[in-house]
Amino acid sequence: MAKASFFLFLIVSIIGLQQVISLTQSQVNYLKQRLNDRFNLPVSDYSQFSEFSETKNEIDSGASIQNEYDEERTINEKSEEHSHTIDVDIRMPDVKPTYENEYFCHAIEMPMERSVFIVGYKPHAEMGTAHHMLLYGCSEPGSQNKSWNCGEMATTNDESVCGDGPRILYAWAMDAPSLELPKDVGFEVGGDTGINYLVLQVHYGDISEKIKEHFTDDSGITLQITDQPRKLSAAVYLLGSGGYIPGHSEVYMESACSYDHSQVLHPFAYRVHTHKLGRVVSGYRIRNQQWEEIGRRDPQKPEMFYPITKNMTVERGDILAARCTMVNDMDKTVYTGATSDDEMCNFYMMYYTEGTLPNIDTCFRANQFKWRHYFDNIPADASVVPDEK
Ligand SMILES: [Cu+2]
Repeated sequence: MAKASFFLFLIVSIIGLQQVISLTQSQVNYLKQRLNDRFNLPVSDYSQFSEFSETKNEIDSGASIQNEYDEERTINEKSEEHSHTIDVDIRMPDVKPTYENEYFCHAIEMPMERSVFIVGYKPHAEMGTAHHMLLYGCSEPGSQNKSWNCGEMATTNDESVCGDGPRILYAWAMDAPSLELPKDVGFEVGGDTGINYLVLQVHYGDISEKIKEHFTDDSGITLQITDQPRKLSAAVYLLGSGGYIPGHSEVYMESACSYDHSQVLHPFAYRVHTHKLGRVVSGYRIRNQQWEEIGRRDPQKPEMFYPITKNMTVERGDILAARCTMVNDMDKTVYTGATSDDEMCNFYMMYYTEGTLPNIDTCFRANQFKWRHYFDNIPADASVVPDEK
């Protein structure tokens, strides 16, 4: 372990030195290669470490780089107190979208021998192509290919995002501001977290103009990663409902679960998701039968993570609850499922806590579950579309 961190810090420092002392291109390539080895990342031109962002080295420009040993020793001695955040790109490998609403996925492997922490996300999307991007954590990717079709709203021969249940980590949507993580917050991935891969999913909008230009796309996200545990651990909790919406009806799809762990959760962002029939999705914390709104949104608007501006906590004994208000004007009944003709009802709560995360993931309820069977004081505006900010 100590050896591993020594090595990481060393390499980080060496690369950071590029501006200070001039390494030859082959030396730089060699170090990047070793960094990739260190993180078990595929070595390629589409998923690689870029320059280091926060490394502020103050090493004398006269540092010895006569040989590798001197280099390691010199740099390690001086770099320990410096920041060790590195930038890792996960970007589409120049994919060619060919129809509107096509979804592509691309995976990168996370280090297995120990976990690392994502402390920031910087989206890169060319305007007019990527409609939205989602980053998932998976134990296995949905495909071994460099990129694959992974839409839920597109064709039927798409593959899944993950080999098993995907865990959403980040979302970006065109026309929506990108989410800033609170200070000292990190998402732990790799090691024994169960997140062995990160999968980037890009939803392409109308690309008809672009096709004429023989365009390819490398939209993606720069992840700021450190191997230093953060004071606060972040994760996403998903509330969802399964069921159906009969023709010509308005249905409340509802869920609720009690929170029974000692960690105090601090929700700081939320996201909603339905398909075409969703009108409003709202999420709540219920404490002593009092309902506190976590977030409420029109799911037809960009499906980003939006900040929760008020200070609120979730503590042992609280209940988390969500409702999707669905309106079906068609003749046929619509069931929940994975395609665009099916429906979904999801409320995602992004939170942080001090120390280890509670072992919670999802609250999922079936059609028969209704709030009114269990709770009083249901907020009158739970199905009211909020004013857009
Ligand atoms: Cu969906």
